[in-house]
Order: sequence, then structure tokens, then C-alpha cells
Amino acid sequence: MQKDRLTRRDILKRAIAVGTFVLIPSTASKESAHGASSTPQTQRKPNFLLVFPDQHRFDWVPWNPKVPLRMPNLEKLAARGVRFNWAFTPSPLCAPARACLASGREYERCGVKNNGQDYPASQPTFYKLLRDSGYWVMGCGKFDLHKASPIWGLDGKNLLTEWGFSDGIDNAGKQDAVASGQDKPRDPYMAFLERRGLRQAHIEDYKKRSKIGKAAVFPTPLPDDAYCDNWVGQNALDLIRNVPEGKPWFLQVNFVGPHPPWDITESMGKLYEGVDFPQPNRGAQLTPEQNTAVRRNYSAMITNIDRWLGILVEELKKRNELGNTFIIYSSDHGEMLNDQGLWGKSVPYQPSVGVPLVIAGPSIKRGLVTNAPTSLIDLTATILDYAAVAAPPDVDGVSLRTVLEGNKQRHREYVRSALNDWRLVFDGRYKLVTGYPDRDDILLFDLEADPEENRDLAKDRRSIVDRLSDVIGPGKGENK
Ligand SMILES: [Ca+2]
Repeated sequence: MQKDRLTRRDILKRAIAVGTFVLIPSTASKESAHGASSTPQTQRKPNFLLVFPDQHRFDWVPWNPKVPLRMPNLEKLAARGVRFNWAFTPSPLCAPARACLASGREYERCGVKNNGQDYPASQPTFYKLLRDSGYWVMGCGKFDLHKASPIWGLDGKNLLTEWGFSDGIDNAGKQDAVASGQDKPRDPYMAFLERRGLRQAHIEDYKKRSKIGKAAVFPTPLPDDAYCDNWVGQNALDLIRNVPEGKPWFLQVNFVGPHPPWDITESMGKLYEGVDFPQPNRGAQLTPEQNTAVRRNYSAMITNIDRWLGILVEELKKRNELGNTFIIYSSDHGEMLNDQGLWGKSVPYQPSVGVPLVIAGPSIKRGLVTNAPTSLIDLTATILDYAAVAAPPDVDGVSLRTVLEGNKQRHREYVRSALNDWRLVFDGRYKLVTGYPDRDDILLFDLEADPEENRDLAKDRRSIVDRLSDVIGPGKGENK
């Protein structure tokens, strides 16, 4: 077997010798120390693992010295890949953000304006394109592509085939599971809790939390193995183990955390016991102790997701697939955590629109940190690019390949985000926001000098406002 394997250099040598060049996909040309299987690499398509928690904000990362967050597995991933300082969601709300990712289109063209709309059945998804090209396409956790019609099926397979998946388990998000499962389970997670005799206890726990509101930080009565993100992680493992032999695969793991409520298990409650966190920027409502407690639970949910990232990477090592798998860690949007006195997302401030982004995989630079502004829609283009599947002409995302392989510092001039009436454009330093908080308002922030966005410069820097106003629209095709 071994003697039949040609290295990239061998092939190039032979090509030069006979006066021809062959195109060798660069994705398949280099392998990490963990190696590849005995299949000739030029014939193998890479796999993709997209770890996609819900509501993980951009600065809650282990390399931020201001936040004592532990994510050892994300740090390892960053050491063998590229991490982005300026990754944006195209729209900071569940359904539009995930529709933008699925379609690769900016907010205005993603077909989903808010959480009250389903993903249009006739609109293409990159999942479908991958599947049509021979990929085994999988997903688990909360997909949120049909938020207006909350029908998951107890096996979580209701619309998976239509969206382009080969296999998967779509469960309800935290609140949707409890709201829909009051009388009987309507989604696979509540069905699982029912089988374990825990559904009622979970419903009662959420009732208690909703009465207390943001300050509810007590642990759930659920044991660790029944906690939703641990059940989602187990589903991810089971899916990888059931990939048909020889198929390249894609898996998106949509963890439900660290979205509120701040429910954690007893054991997760010990992770940040006694650890201090910075107080919110211009926060309101809660006491310092309550803010710290919320931030501990938020961090515990993220550290638990990081534990699953580690388990999944170990599984890939065992399967001898790590060298041929792109691993991407990001999130659909952030969480204000009481910064600016706000909670949740939906607003144009960085804790809401900024997401973490780390990518490692074959041919990707190791340990690169980049300031290239990027959007989740660029992931769509990047995945299709590395899978050697042509992106449809109406995809707005731009492949990150040149940045990931260290050949370019930037792949686009501007990045955008939008929701309802507001629009945002960021050029790598200045961020212009129109239509927020009211339709006629304009805000300008210098994120280099004022990363917490406390000084609006719109009245002082008119030329920058004018320049960015010209490009604040969806910018179709500008990057092509
Ligand atoms: Ca979300």
C-alpha cells in the first residue's frame, strides 16, 4: 500500500518530467502529525466538523486576559489553526443567523427576517450542495431553521432531508423544548427526559427560573448525563460513529448553551466557584455579586462545550481522521451579559454581533491570529471551497482560504450585520450603525480606540460616516 502512495512532491516531479502539471487540491496535500488513512490523499475529500454553540460572544475566549475563561481544547485548536479577532454574525438572532449560514447570503437575502419565519423550502442550502456532491451531511442540537413551525418530530428528523442532511437529530432550543413539551414531549430532548423520568422536574426547574429572571443561577436537578448539551454531545459522537464507510462527511453540532437561562449542573457549578469576573460595561439592574454569578454560569456552560470539543477531537484521532478534517468553532451570535445595560442579542453592539471563530485543518496555517474582518456567511463559502463544490452565484460569503493559508491578510474590505431596521458595516477599525436605536439614528465607533463602544463619533468624523454610509447596504457581489 505504502509504496503506491504519492506525495505532492512526487506528483509534481513526475508532472515536470513529462512536461505537464496536474492540479492537486491543496486541501489534500498536507496532513498533520496525526496522519491520514491509507487511501491516496488526492482522492479523498476533507471532512468538516462545525462546533456551533448558541449565544457565545466574541470576547469570552481563553486568550482574552480580562476574562478568566477556561477552554483548553479551543486553545489547542487555535494553536494548530487560525483564530479571528473580528468575526461577525450577519444577523444577531437565531433564525436569521442560521439562515444566513445555510444560504451563504447576507441578512436581506437569507429569506428569514426574524424568528417568526421558517427557512424557505425552495431556497438552496450548502448542506444540500454538499450532500449532492457525495458528502454524508449531519447535524445535531438546535437547528432553528423552522422556528415559526415548531415541529421537530420525536426523533428530530422532521425536515432534515429537505434541508439537505443525510442524518441528524434536531432538538428544540432550551425554552422551546420546555414550552412545547408541557403536556407531552414534542422534540427529541424532552422525549429523552420523559424516558428518563425527568421531564416534569425539568419543567418545574424552568418555571422557578422564569419567576426569578436573570439572577437565577442555581443548578438544575438534572444529572450530568441528562443535561441538554451533554445529550447533544453524545448525539454528535453517535452520528460520527455511524458515517457510512468511505464517505466524506460534514457535521454541525448546535449546542444549546451558553444561551440563557443560566442552568448548569451541580458539577458545572464547581468550575468557577470563587472566580472573579469583570463587571459589565455600563451595566444596570443586577448587583455586582449577581453579575459575577451569571458570568460564572455562562462561562461554565462554555467550558462544558469545550470539554465536548475535546471529546470530539479525540474521536477523530481514534478514527485516524483528524488530519483530513477541518474543525471550525463559532457561534450564531453573542450575548450582551448586561454590558450597556442590555441582555441577550439583537442589538448592533460587539458582545451581540461578535462571535468567536477558530478554524484548523489540512493546509491551514498553524497558530495564526488574524484581524481580517469576517462573517459567518464566509464559512459557507469556505466549506464549499475546500469541499471542491461550486458555490451558487448568489452566495455573498467569500472563501477564507487565502487568509487561512497565510497568502492574504484580508479577503474582504467590509463586513456587515443587520436586523430589522438597523444596518452595520465594519471596515476593520470603524463601525457604522444606522437605524439604531431609532430609525433615523447613526452611530460610529472606533473599535481600536474604544472597544467597549462608549464614545459615539458620528458627529465628529463626518468623512468616515460618509465613506461607510456608501457601503452599508448588503453589498452584493462586491467581493467577487
Ligand atoms: Ca441563537
